[in-house]
Amino acid sequence: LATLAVSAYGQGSAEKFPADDLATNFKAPVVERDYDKRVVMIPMRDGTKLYTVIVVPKGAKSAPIVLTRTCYNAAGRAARSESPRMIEALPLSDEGFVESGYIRVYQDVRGKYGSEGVYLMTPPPVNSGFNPSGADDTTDAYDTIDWLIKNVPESNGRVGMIGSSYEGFTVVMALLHPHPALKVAAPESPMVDGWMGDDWFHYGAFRENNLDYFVGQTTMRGAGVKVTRAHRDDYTNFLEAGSAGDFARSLGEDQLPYWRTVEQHPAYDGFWQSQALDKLIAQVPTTVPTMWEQGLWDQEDMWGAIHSFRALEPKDKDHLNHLVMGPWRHSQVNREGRTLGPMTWATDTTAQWRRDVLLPFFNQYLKPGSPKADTPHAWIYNTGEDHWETPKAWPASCEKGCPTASKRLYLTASGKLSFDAPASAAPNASSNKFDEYISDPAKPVPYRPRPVAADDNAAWGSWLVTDQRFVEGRPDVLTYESEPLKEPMKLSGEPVAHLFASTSGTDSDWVVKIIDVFPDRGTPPVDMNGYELPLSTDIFRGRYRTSFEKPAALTPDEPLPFTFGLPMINHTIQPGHRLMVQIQSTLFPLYDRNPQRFVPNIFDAKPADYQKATQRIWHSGETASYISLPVVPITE
Ligand code: PG9
Repeated sequence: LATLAVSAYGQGSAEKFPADDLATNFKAPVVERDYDKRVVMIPMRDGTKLYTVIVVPKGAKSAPIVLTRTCYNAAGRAARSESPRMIEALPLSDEGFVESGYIRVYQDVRGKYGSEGVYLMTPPPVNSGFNPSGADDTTDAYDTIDWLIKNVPESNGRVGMIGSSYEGFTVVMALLHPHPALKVAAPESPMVDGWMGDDWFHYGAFRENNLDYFVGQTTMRGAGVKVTRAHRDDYTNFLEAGSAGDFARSLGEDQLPYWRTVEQHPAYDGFWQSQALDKLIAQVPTTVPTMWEQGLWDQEDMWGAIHSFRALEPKDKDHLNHLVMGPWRHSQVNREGRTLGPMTWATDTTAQWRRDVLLPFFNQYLKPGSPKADTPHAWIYNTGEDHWETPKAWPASCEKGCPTASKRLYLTASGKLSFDAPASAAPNASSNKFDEYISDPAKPVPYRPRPVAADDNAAWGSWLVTDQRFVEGRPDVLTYESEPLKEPMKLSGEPVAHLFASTSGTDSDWVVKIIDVFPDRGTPPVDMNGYELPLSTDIFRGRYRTSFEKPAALTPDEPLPFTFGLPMINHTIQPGHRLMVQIQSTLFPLYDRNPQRFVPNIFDAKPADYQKATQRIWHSGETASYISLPVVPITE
């Protein structure tokens, strides 16, 4: 058989068949790039040099610059791929800028990655008294822009800034004293007030996911180390550790200066107040046209954009203040925007915004001769009807000063909701006066279905739209529900929680969720049958009831008012759906547990401080709990 095979296919020859199939010295053919990438160290006023990547389209002349200042590695941000085509080499969100001939610049903030200098986390302004470095992201943005317009010969001397989250923070800092060449800005879900409602805390309740962020950001100049966990489920990891402080220590964070700072400033003291950018920006006359962007379900920075926009509104004589709120999770605006959790939108909403609104807005101010953009003052997605809306004023409804005053929605006896104020209950009729539950810190309510794996980005990104049936029926979650709606109900603006609540302890957290309950009727979309879609969720740490700066113990068992704004909604609840409100005292392990016994600093609570408490939500007469609901008339 062997002889046959040789004769059928011929004898091999040494010349035709190489001894080794690996090339000896391969040189890839050079494909010419359609851009020029320059890496420069730009000197700041104190001599510190910042690592800057400047990407210039080949043949550019009189081109505008778009600048992003980042703590996330400028070299990596400017290199989505090694493609010779600029449009593929830069991030997806730069597509429109590249097509329109922009110069794109990414720069490392001082102290991170390629930049010199010391790193301070979201550094407070230099004049705050809390930033000893002598520089901040206001002066650094100013010096960078000054250098760019003088040293990039292809530039037309006009600069725009854009960036999300930390990068959005650097945009807002630049706006505190903008360089005259800064002509337009888009802070996207910027970190503005880390204590009130952006990354670090919400109304004083600490967000434990930041313990990973501190490790990632502050263990070294480059990408931080990863510390491994005992269990995959953070619910178990954090519960076993005890307080957030104990967990931090278990990760070695007592070596991290920024964590030590946070641990020493649990209340809204001068440290936090001095860097609340929504307050600071309102003190500066607006000269730069600015589009604030925020997702309606932003799980990281839910406070910054909307509060800055609102703070600037009364002063915006020249109509430079704009807002977009899309059906997005955190920073989704720079990615694809067709879906969020189980919801699929009519189109790629983020691409649509970048193409139809953002780019014409930037072009108007950065490319002389461009048509005036028809930029909406507010562009807000109606998440119940799957389309954009352009309300004349935003919020369209709130308690005071909005076109429509919000309506009181009372939490009433037997788990009902009513727009009518409940009558006073008979003196002995305790069952009509309140609902109660036991909040047990040993069994906190999970904020999303377990396992809460730290690397499960999809679950993290969509937790704010999680179907709340996973906690309904727990004995420590109160549920109030309407009858199925006969007419559509449009919510458009800011809800405010007015709880009259008591605890048998001396401290307590209160969580409020406003929910659209889909009918459970077996017709498509099947994923949404019976779905309890949270429209607005937040937490309030009870010790800050009377002062954010000076926490105080609560008087046990006394119904006390707790009032706090909830995230914005723009959503038409459809006929057949129900409106629901849920109340609970934990959202774990995202928020650290309140021991429910007043201690000076919850970060240092000891195991014995954690105690069960009887929680009551009061609902009659003078102590009737309600939500100010931003109900607006249906106009079409
Ligand atoms: N939300 C992130 C962050 C911003 C600012 C400080 C800390 C974290 C981010 O996405 O950049």
